Amino acid sequence: MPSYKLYYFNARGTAEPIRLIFAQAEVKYEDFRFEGEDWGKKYKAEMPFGRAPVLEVDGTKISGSINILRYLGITFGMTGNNDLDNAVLGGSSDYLDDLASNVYKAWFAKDDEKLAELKEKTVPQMFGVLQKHVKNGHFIGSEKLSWVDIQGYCLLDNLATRLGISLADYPELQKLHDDVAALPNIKKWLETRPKTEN
Ligand SMILES: N[C@@H](CCC(=O)N[C@@H](CS)C(=O)NCC(=O)O)C(=O)O
Repeated sequence: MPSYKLYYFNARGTAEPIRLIFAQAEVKYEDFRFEGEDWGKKYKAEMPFGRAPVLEVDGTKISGSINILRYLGITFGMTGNNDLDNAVLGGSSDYLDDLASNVYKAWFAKDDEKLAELKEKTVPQMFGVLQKHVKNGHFIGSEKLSWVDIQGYCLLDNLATRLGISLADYPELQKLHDDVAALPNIKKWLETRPKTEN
């Protein structure tokens, strides 16, 4: 088994789906969190693109949260059955990432007007589209848990906690969310993970 070290801030942020996939796979890794000013003073310069999260695998640093998640999904067998299924799954991942970027931008800019618009217009519209790509609690492309289900769970959960968005009108999304949260390894991580603001 390779040695894994995940570099990120002391936050859930875009690293959290990576932590969940490690929890689900029961694979050990170092959950390294920058403290105080260490990021700007030391670690930023050591990261391949000056950004985090970064996953170090046996000394090689990999960038990009979705890239890392997909890599681990392949490594831990949480994918579709073939390249075409994986490409279908990738479409949902891309859509989730677009939605997440919109929300994070407005959230960190404390742009209340934009956040209200997201909540009232963008999210319902995008959820309507998104739920057509979920079947029996999984993103289409895999009939079992995939890395995109984990990405989706983290975003849906964030939207519920950050924007107070209910999934009640989106039964497929609700099932995906609840099924992932109920997986024993994930449940344990959710109950024991460090408590952080974001
Ligand atoms: N698309 C990249 C975005 C990486 C990114 O912008 N990371 C932010 C934190 S979420 C960061 O490193 N910010 C600090 C900086 O740029 O100095 C990913 O998903 O990993």
